[in-house]
Amino acid sequence: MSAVGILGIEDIRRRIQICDYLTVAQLFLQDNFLLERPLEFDDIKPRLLGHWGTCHGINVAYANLKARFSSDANFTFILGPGHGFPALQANLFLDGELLKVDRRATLDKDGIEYVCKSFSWPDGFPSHASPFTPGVITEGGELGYALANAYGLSLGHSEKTIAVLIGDGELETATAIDSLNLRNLLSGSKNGKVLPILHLNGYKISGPTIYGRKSERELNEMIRGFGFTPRLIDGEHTEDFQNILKEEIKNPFYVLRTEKGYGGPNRHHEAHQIPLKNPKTDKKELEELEDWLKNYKPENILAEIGGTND
Ligand SMILES: Cc1ncc(C[n+]2csc(CCOP(=O)(O)OP(=O)(O)O)c2C)c(N)n1
Ligand SMILES: [Mg+2]
Repeated sequence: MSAVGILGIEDIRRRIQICDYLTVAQLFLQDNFLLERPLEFDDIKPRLLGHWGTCHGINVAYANLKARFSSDANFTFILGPGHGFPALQANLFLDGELLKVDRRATLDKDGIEYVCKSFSWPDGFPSHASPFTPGVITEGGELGYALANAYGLSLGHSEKTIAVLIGDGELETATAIDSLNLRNLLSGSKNGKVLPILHLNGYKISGPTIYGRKSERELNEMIRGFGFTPRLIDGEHTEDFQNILKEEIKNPFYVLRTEKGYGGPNRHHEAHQIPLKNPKTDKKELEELEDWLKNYKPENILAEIGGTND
């Protein structure tokens, strides 16, 4: 299987795992990036700075959208929550997009080492999406503009399809919620198609979101009130996700439900930034991190991405 040229359901699931692995490796590791030996304190970065909680959902959205739309040259993905940058970076690395602008990001062991070590590192990559990130038109460090940017990009480009992932906390910003009204103004035939996806993980940082606490009926009624057709997606049901993306729906508004921090040792309100506080000094936390990373089967990743180096 090539993790890059994906199509089937199992390939999508595996791609999500690989991206989750690369996300966690960026957040925590300064060495031993593919766990080729037991994890040690020295392998852990001295300063852990980044966001895990939203990342699995981003990887789920990215892989599913890629499988559905990768043959469409006029497809664009806009990510609202730019604090989920390690997930975006994992996907850009895996697809060779990062390599196009940075020749150190090779699809092999050296490239994995470079990308993981340089995340949130002096003179390396920042912790959030930034102008250095290939293809970025929304940084996401200041939340709220993703949907407006998507509608802006759609102007006069009827050939474009633009999917935009909006955090449920982000949708509480005045800019984001009012941008839902843009559909009324800009859904004419001269403009491209915007596909909003609400990332409903129930939390903004560690607090509950308004939309996460609404009943499904209330949420659907709100979405219909803005003139969209709501479609709820369970992030862990890849087959359903693919089927729903294939449906011909007028003005779809997807609600992607995921568990914040899914796959990690702490979930929900404890998962926002770094879900293990002291893996560099606490043996139990180091073991938890090692177990977490091993779940993604790192021993297969090099072969799956087609790289070597030894
Ligand atoms: C305009 C703005 N206000 C506040 C913040 C601080 N902030 C960073 S992440 C975050 C939570 C956003 O919630 P959500 O979109 O649900 O992302 P998640 O917590 O699920 O990662 C907030 C409030 C910000 N980045 N931008
Ligand atoms: Mg959220």
